[in-house]
Amino acid sequence: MSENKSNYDASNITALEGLEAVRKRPGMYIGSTDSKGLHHLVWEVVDNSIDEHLAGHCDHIDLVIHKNNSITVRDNGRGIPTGMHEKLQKSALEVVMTVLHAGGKFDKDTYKVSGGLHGVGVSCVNALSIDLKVEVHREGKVFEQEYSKGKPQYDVRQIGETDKNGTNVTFLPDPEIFEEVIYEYEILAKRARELSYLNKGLTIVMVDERQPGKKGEDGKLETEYKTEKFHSEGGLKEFVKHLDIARPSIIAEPIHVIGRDDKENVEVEVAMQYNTSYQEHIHSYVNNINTREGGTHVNGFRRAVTREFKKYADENGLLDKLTKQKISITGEDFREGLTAVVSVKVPEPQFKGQTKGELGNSEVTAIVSQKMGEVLKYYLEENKDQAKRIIDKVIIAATARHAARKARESVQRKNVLAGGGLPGKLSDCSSKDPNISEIFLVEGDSAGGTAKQGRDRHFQAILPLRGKILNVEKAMEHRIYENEEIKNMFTALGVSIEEKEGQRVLNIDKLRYHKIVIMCDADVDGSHIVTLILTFFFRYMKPLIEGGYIYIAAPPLYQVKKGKKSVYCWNDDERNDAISQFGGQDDNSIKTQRYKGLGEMNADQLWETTMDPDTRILRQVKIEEYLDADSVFSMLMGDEVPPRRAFIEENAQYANVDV
Ligand code: 0RA
Repeated sequence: MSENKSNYDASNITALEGLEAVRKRPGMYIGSTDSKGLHHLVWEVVDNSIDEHLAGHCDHIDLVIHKNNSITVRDNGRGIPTGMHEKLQKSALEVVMTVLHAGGKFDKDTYKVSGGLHGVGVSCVNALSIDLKVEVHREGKVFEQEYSKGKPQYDVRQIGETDKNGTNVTFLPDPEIFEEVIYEYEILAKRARELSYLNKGLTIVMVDERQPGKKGEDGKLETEYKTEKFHSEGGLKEFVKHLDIARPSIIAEPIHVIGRDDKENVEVEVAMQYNTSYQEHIHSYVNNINTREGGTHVNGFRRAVTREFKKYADENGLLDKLTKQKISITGEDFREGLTAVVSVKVPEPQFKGQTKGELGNSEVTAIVSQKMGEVLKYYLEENKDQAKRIIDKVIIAATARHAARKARESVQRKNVLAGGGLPGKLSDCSSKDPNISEIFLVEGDSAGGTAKQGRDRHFQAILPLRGKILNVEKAMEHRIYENEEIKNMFTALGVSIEEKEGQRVLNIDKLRYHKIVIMCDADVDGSHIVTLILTFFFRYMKPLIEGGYIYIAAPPLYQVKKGKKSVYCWNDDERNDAISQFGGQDDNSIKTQRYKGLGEMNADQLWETTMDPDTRILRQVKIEEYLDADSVFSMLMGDEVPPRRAFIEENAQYANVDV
């Protein structure tokens, strides 16, 4: 390798200029330099290993988080080529590691994750690492090269012999680039789990050297460090079961479709099952990349589901009841309670849509629809009892949708007839400007009364809600529109549900307040009510969350008093600090005042601590991860108890514990 001693030729200069550009504007290449961008680095490397798996050369990936937050990705793929790159006159390995977009596999016949949605290549990871070392096992030899901020520290060198193949990349993200270099185990584990479902047969082993391993029954560590193995033989079938862990299924086993179209070289895999919930959950992937906005593969899937179930139901006279009641059936009815994962492998995927999260390749619709059709037809004929259960559920969905529309129209019509009358319980503000107007949704009439006295009536409205509001996760839709508290929220907020092309959409054009503040007691019951209200917003008024209009108020837990001085405290640390500042004890004769409920504060106190824009704390509600939010709501509000208990136990440390 001494013949390519670093003579500073043209190719070197372009390579360095390329990597310099990445360091100057990292956000352009990896999205951001916060925790998201930091974790993205890992996927840039892992995606290459997955590509090796898709090409049939790799079945094992190790992913190690070291003590100093450096990362090792080790695979048993072909290994990055190490021969001389003719044009650039240096090792292909150095080219892949230092030239932007050079990571490319040169054949078009394989599916690629890298070069897909993010795919900026392993050279970007190199540019953004203070240290990176690559080791390649290939053709009987072991090669290595090290870099700092993307610059090779020596030419590629052979360091030994081997009977294995594969690539081993260890990198330490540059602390000058990233806000914080701390890897979160759960973020990495979640994607590793997803990848193992999407690529059945592939094993991903995660090791976190910052955490000790699990203790066995003999009290000894089973592994030195925290270790988890992700492997799925059942693939998407297991994925769907995992997604529905908190939702009871109505069929015995998921329906599993695996097929390929040789002409277009497209692979299709789908697993689906129906559960007792009312929501549709379709997750879709192209070359292992999540397509949040769906696309042609999802369209093909939906088309086949509607067509095949409808045909089967028609042919067997199962829809006669509906026809008699003049209720027509829509595609949506076939998807109530449906959980599905649709995964396709496409050689040259085209991504479109706002966030490039939608598959555009038009040939894929017909391919998915046809493969699905064949399997569904067969399934329905062979599993008449399961088919009946599904069709019964569809009939209930259609009937409920019909009833819901009537209930909704009646509520909305009544409002119009009543001159758009506002709910009697609402104490409205005097301002009519939504930009400055706020509404407090308050737990209980008595706290509502205090809030009404304490508020600034110019811009703050109060709507008291009676006790626990309806759990919308369990109720049929039409019951929701009949519920007094929910009707009040619709009319007070000035929003309505409309139907556009058979889809229900929330019209927020006439939203009357741009801050909607949920104000409940700071105890277990209060948190439960917050969760109920949030579930309602998530399922029926999601645009309000997405628009950033929903907030949660934070009333204090304690008041500590000494003489004429008093302070409010929001947690135990603050309380202990306050007590020691007051000389070791507070002299209040009832001891530290622990607010048991909003109602225990007087109007002035409530204003001062919780409602005054100058001093209050409001937490804005955001949907960080749609998938997570969705399963969390199903888990917290649904029927299955064991996963809820597990979730609460896992997260109890984050919750306010009532004392
Ligand atoms: C370029 C070409 C080939 C494979 C790779 C790069 C490759 C990159 C990485 C990164 C991590 N693991 C990797 N494994 C492979 C094709 C190799 C061939 O044609 O033999």
